This record gives sequence, C-alpha cells and structure tokens, in this order.
Amino acid sequence: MPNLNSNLRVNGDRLWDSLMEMAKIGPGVAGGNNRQTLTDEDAEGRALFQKWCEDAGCTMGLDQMGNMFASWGGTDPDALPVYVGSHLDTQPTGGKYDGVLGVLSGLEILRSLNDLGIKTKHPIVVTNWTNEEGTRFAPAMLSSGVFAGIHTQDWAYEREDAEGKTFGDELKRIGWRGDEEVGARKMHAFFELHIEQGPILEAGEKDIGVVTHGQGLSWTQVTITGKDSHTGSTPMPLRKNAGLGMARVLEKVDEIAWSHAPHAVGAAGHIDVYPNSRNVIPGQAVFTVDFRSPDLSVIEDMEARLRVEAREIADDMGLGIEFEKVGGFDPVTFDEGCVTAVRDAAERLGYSHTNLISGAGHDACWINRMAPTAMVMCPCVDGLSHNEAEEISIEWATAGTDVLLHAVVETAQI
Ligand code: HGY
Ligand code: MN
Ligand code: MN
Ligand code: MN
Repeated sequence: MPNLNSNLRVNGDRLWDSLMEMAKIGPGVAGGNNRQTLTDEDAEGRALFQKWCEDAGCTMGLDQMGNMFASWGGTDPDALPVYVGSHLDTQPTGGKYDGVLGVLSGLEILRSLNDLGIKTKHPIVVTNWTNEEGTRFAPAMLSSGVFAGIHTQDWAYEREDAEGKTFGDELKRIGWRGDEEVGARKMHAFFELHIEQGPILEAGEKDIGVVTHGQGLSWTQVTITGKDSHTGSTPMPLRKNAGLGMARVLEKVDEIAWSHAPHAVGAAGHIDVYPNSRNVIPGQAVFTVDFRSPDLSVIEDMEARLRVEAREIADDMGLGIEFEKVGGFDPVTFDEGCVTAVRDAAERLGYSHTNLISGAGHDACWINRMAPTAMVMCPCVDGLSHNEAEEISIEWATAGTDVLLHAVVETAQI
C-alpha cells in the first residue's frame, strides 16, 4: 500500500490549535465547555466547523436532524464514502475533547491528505452527529439513532428540554435543520476517535485503545410520589417523603450494580425533587437510573431488580412509584475488519495499544448497525470526563489521529 507507512502522520499542532479554537465557543465556568446541543453556542461551533471544512475543500451536507456531512475527494465517485466523526455538542459541565476530538481529528485527516497531495479511492466524509450527549434532549446519541432507524424523526422532534422547548423547534430556530433525508446516506465504513473517558489506557501507559466492543446502556426514569408537607409541623409517622424514598432507591441501585461487579455500573446523574423548597417535605422525586454492562443479560437483570426492589421500598413507605424506559442500547461488537485496521495502524506507527471495551456510549454504537464500524481511543488524564477538568495531551491526541488516519486511508484505499 503506497504511502501507508509510518511516515504518514498528521499535524498535531494544527489539530491542537483547532481544538483550542473550538473550545473558545460555549466556554464553561471552570475551563471546560458548555456548548449544549441546539443552543446558539452549538450553532456557532457548527459554523466554525463548516468554514474549516470548506477551507479544506469539502462540500457540506446537512440532514433533517442537523447531522453535518463534510464530503471530500474520492478518485472513484461511485465508491461508497468512508465516514469519520463524532459530536460537537457538550455536557453542561463538559470538557474540551469529548466528541470534539472525534470531529476535528476527522478534519485533520483531510488537511493532512491535502498537504501530502494524497487522494483516496473512496471519498471521505467527516461527520458531526447532533445531540450525542442527550442531556438537554434525552436520549443520548439521538440523531445517530434516527440515522440508524432506532428512533423515528417525528419522535425525536418531540423531545423536550427542561423548559419545554422541543428538539424540532430548537433545530429550526438555530437554522441548522437540513433537507436531506436522515439515514439515506450509504457508508463503506465508519470510524470514530474518542477519549477513553476512563482510567484504563493512562494506568496501563497505552497510547491507543483498540475498541472491540461497547458496553450496553439502560436509562430508566423513576418517579416517586409522596406528599409535600411542612418539614416542621408534620409528625415523622405521618410523612410521605418522596426524597427519602429516592435516597433508599439510589442505595438499592448501587447495591444492584455492585452485585454484578466488576463489569457492571449503575448510578443516577439526573435527580429532581419537587417542590425543592427548604421547608417542604418533597412530594415528588424524579430521577434517571443509568445501568451499563458489556453483558445484555446483566443489564436486563439490573433493570428487572430495580423495578421489583424499588417498588418494595416505595410500598413499605406508602409512596407511589412509576418507571419509564427513556433510553438504551444493547452491547455492541464492532466490525472485525475495521478493528484490525485500527490495530494494524497502531502497530505500523509504533504506538502501544490494548483492546478495550468502551464504557461510554458513542454515535459509533448506533452507526455500527448501518456499516462496518470501529473506534479508536486515546487516554485522558485520570480517566476524567463529563467534567470541566477533562484533559488530554497533544501527544495522545496526535497518536489517536495518526491511527485514525491510517485506518481510514487503508479502508478508503489509495
Ligand atoms: O452517555 C454516554 O455514554 C455518552 O457520553 N453520551
Ligand atoms: Mn462523547
Ligand atoms: Mn459525553
Ligand atoms: Mn458518547
């Protein structure tokens, strides 16, 4: 394979500059980012990404979920493109690299191929998937999910944020709703570079994670109903404390996850109590239980135990309880051929590497149903993510992007 040798590398400084430039849009309060999906900040980040892609000779496609597709080159116009990308939206207290590295590394590949005058047989398309985080509009990976036929577009458009605004209205308001039919595009393959968001690579002093699988995810929204009343004058035996009920259920969630240690995890990151007033016993508690495991039967067991044992807690306390499945996907096995292209790339480039199961969900988990897919991971400091202190090194970002370049070019063929 001409040119696919260890000299083929990206420009890490240019990649880093772009990451820092994008990080200026939607800054957080502690050095990270708050560029939530379909906000004005998201729109600003999209516009910058589009400008950079056009400067690199791409034409931008936009579908009805706001997914962005920057198309580049291809000596054989009939060859299906190789897609590469991730997401530009962030958590409210997100880092500068979660998702963004996956989009801007795709752009850096094109910039490097332009510098080297290399054209691939298959076109390459760099993608920004709308609303991967699922914080403002649940569930996560919403638009790659519509693209993969998991959700209908109408259902996705009706998703509401905490202020009652809908996904569809907000997409139109920021001016990023395209005309392209969602999911009509056909792919030769899809690759996504992402920070690990966990401690394994850094602890193992590995440059690259060769992601063979992604663990499955289950989101169950639980609503516990009691009776709001005065925290002072209501005698203890008469209280219907939904907040206390939630606390006992959250303890149970932790116990259920530990019962499947070490590979299962469980917690609730979204928690609301009503009326949330200092001197009112909560009459209602609403929270989302997030269970994950590489083993589907373990996820199903955790979901089933939650519904039985949380109901027992509520019954004992005279509280009402309702459950609603609001998100999830089965464990994912990525494509053998694409995974091998990633591993061979790391070998060829002399980067240390290890097989990895992704702890977080990614757009690649859905796109894996549409085309041969694989992920590349790089370490992050202390494995920390979904925290403004998320940090990586330019070396890690560059190594991950070098590997992505080789895997994409090998698949797109020179
Ligand atoms: O929830 C997830 O795993 C992803 O970061 N949205
Ligand atoms: Mn992400
Ligand atoms: Mn994330
Ligand atoms: Mn993700």
